[in-house]
Amino acid sequence: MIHQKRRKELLSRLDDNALVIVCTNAELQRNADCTFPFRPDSSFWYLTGFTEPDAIAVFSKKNYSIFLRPKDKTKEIWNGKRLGAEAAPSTLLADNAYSIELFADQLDTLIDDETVLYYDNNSTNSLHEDIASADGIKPLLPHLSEMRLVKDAKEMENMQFSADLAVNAHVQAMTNVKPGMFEYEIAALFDAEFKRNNSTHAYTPIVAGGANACVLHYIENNEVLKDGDLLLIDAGCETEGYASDITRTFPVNGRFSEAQKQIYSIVLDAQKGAINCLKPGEKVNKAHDTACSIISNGLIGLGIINDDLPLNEFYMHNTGHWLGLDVHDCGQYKLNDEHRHFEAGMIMTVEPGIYIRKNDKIDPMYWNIGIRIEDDVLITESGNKVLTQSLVKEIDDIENLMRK
Ligand SMILES: [Mn+2]
Repeated sequence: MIHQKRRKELLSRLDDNALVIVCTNAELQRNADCTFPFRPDSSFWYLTGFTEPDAIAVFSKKNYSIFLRPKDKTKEIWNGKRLGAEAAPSTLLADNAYSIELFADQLDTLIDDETVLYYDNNSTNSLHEDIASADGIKPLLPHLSEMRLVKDAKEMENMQFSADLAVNAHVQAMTNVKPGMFEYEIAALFDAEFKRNNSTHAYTPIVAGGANACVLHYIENNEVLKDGDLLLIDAGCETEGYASDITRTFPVNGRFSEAQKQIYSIVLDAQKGAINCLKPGEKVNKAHDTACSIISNGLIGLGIINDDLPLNEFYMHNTGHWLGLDVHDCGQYKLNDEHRHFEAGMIMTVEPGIYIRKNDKIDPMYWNIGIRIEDDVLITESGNKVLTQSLVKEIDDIENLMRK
């Protein structure tokens, strides 16, 4: 029902004679005859609830047709059940269902002179050529992303569950890590916690000890964790399609050094300052500006930032992004070239960091410190709610948890 409601809502935002075409993905080959685990296209999933590969939804105010893989006795014995065209209308609340092989033929019957076609050519589905040859196509995503940006009650529930699972896994990492362990042993705690709850990773996790934390997208996760180093973990879960995205940084041996404390405190102050900017009516770029200013002042105070070494030497990424079905979720950050304002129901991450690589101009006690702290924040009517609030981030709280 929720998907029917969403299709109706989307159509109400489009031209009267709109015809929407949304494709999901094809399966992706991993090697030889093995495929990657299938994950549906987010927009298709959002509008249909259908999770098989190779399907296309076509809907207007008058009709909802779904094209999907045909029933196939042999393929179903080997690879699993298919819904098929006969059962699809009642299961998916569609008016018609056809085998996907009939898509090109049927498309002509669904389009007339009055039709305004909305379609995004962003799928791995090879059938998009048939659609892309139609005239006068309008992009769908600007309209759909406005809907996906503001979460409904069921979505918020999924997002909270996804956040809770990731919090549990991060707690296990903090309480189990010891010098001499390998990064992949910690990554395995996340694999297990997510799988045990019928969920998966929302993205490839970053489990980065010591200098590896200064590589922003380090995903090898195969080095030994050393006494005295920090461990940065950026790992989030996907459950029912919805992502969480959490980063914590903590000492491998359970105790922060003085230099680590100094840098950590600056990142934590920046993160709290930025979170305070997430409220209805505030501009979405305020959080980043606030984080930059706190980090800049903090590093100037420690003599790390100077005329030769500007802020972007140590903080080179943005402070947050939309979060939802995609970890970097759809949604504009600007409207008509102006930064937009937060509204209740939007969810954004807040993730400032400081990364200090080896540099002869900087005191060696700061070398190879890479710290990021990331939480997931829901904008509410009165301000915000941090979905990942229950995961410790104060220095004392982390050390106390790790001592247990
Ligand atoms: Mn993130």
